Amino acid sequence: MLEALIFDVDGTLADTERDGHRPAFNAAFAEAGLAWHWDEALYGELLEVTGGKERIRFFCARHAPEFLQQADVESRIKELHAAKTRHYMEICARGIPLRPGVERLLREARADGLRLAIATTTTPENISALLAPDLLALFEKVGAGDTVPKKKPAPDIYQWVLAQLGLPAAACLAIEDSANGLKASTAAGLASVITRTAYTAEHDFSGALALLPDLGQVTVPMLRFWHASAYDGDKKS
Ligand code: XBP
Ligand code: MG
Repeated sequence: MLEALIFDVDGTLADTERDGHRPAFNAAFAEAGLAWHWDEALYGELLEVTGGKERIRFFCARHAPEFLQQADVESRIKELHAAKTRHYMEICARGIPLRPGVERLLREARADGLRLAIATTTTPENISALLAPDLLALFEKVGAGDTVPKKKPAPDIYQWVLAQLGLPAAACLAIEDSANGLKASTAAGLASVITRTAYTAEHDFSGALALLPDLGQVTVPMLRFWHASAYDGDKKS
């Protein structure tokens, strides 16, 4: 039986990468006097790596190796990322719309007795900056950021959330937007539904239960049906 839905945040609840995180990174770089600018195309490449601090390191390795030579590079990256998080929260305060169907489905799922949780790579403060308090309150457990050492595509954040819920993977369904996210949820034993974004349109989503443009037309009975189809005969097909 389906008992819980576990939602990714960036790209799933809202299209935050292009219009939220990317300008926030650029604002932090400008503030620090760094001549780095992540345009939409470059940011698409950098999304190969999850985690903001990890993404800065990945960028430097390819485009600014001298930055990594500094003795205090780890604290510089932490400072840059903290500034980025501050800018991201300011952008959220101006409003980033949730993707189609997200708010409705969250409320319908709760009303139908499903438990809700979040498994994300993003920094915890970013979640309360993005979601209105009454919407955030619908989520029973939130796994985010550095809660676990290894980020997606590692399964750790999903495993942490499953342990917090006290549920087996088979009683849950993950909703994701990216190949890294699908790898993480699948490695944690979860069946997964994908809502693509412009950045993840070409990702490999083999093994997903359903591939959707968004949650606009999705209902709780559809989620229950897809979940049941994954466990026909107690064998994950
Ligand atoms: C996607 C990520 C995050 C964000 C940036 O998270 O990879 O790192 O891009 O957020 P999700 P931080 O798992 O929700 O798709 O800078 O806070 O890491
Ligand atoms: Mg995502």
